[in-house]
Amino acid sequence: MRIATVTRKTNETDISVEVNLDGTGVYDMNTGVGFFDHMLDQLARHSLIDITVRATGDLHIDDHHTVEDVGIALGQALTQALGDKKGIRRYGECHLPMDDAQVRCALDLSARPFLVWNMEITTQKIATFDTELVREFFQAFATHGGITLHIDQLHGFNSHHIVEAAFKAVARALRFAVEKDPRKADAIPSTKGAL
Ligand SMILES: [Mn+2]
Repeated sequence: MRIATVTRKTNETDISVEVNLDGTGVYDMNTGVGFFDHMLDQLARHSLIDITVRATGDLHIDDHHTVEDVGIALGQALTQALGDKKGIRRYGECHLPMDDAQVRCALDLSARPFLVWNMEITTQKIATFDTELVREFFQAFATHGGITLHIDQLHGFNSHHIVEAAFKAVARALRFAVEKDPRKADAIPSTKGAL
């Protein structure tokens, strides 16, 4: 079973994450940050990875620690659940339109964390959510998930659409990358013999 549970407790946040890579996109998010929950719902729904997130963070300061630490825990859970990566497709990509916005994601489950971030989110806030935290989330997720993660905004003007398109693009790309390729049997998808 490609599943993982991660718990992470610091003075700033207390987080538990469960993932099932071979799920159907069932989600159950409770981070205390409404817009972020809405985005994590998209990540699960469109990757078909079952994801449960429970987070209690220092929201009296701001949402920063909670969003970043959920990214860390989700990345760790992805790494654990992928294991030796036998048989996976490894690469994924998606052009995701959402009304005015279009975002492209290309990713590699390479164990070489790298974030390329070409996004221009048009407002600083979506309701009470700081839009700069979207990058913080993906940076943490890429670092701890061992993902070479490229996210490029092609166009768009509505912040909610731009950010949601980014989450959905990553989700769709991730779905393809984590899936087992039936032609690969259990081969590790690298000529190095390890990822
Ligand atoms: Mn929405």
